[in-house]
Amino acid sequence: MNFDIDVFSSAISFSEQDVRSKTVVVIDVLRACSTIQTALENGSNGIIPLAEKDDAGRYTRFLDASGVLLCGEKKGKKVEGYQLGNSPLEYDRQTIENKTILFKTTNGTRAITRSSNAREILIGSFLNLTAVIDALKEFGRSDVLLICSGWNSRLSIEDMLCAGAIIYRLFDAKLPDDATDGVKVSFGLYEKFGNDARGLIESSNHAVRLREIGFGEDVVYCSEIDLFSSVPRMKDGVISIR
Ligand code: 3SL
Repeated sequence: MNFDIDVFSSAISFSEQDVRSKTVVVIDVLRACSTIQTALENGSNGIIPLAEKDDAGRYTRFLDASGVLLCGEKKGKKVEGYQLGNSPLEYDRQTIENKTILFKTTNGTRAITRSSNAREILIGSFLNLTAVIDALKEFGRSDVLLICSGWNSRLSIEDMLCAGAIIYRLFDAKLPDDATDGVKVSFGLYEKFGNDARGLIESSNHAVRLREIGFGEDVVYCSEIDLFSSVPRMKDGVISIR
């Protein structure tokens, strides 16, 4: 199967037109996509990503309040009044089983909601790396965009590394002839650092920021490769693995 693939490096680096009719994988290793994956694996009914904090009201009116959790971060920390922040380690089964999560983060949910014109939206991280690659192969669809959420409009090296890992394995370790700049950069990054992914993630700017505010354990957890074998998908505004 020949994939026509490209990589975007931040949540605002693409337009609605860029994603139209494409298969999109949104990547946010630290931490939104790793948190979404964990919440769904631990029994959440579904996750509704919010573009803006104020969007929560649109949903709470129609949902049974006892089954809904409002979750997310600002500057990495739980937003005041929210039930959970954006640490995947908070999303244990006891806390989130059978709950619908309204989720707002700075970059990850922004990238997801900005992708809503895509034909398929998959959620990717190192936690489900092989599952994402297998899903793309199964779809057999040629137009794939890997959207790295980044951080505050900037590139995040851990997201680019994850994109590189996907491309490297989809193309059997051979850079495609028609590779775009984004594909070349992420592929090259993985080629050079792929055998020490954890080391690169640990030394990333965002890992440093997270450790400074007490989330070092999250960085270790989010660097795990293939902890899970499902691929969260967004349909009608809700992300689930069912
Ligand atoms: O911006 C985001 O989506 C977050 O994942 C960032 S943080 O890890 O919560 O700081």
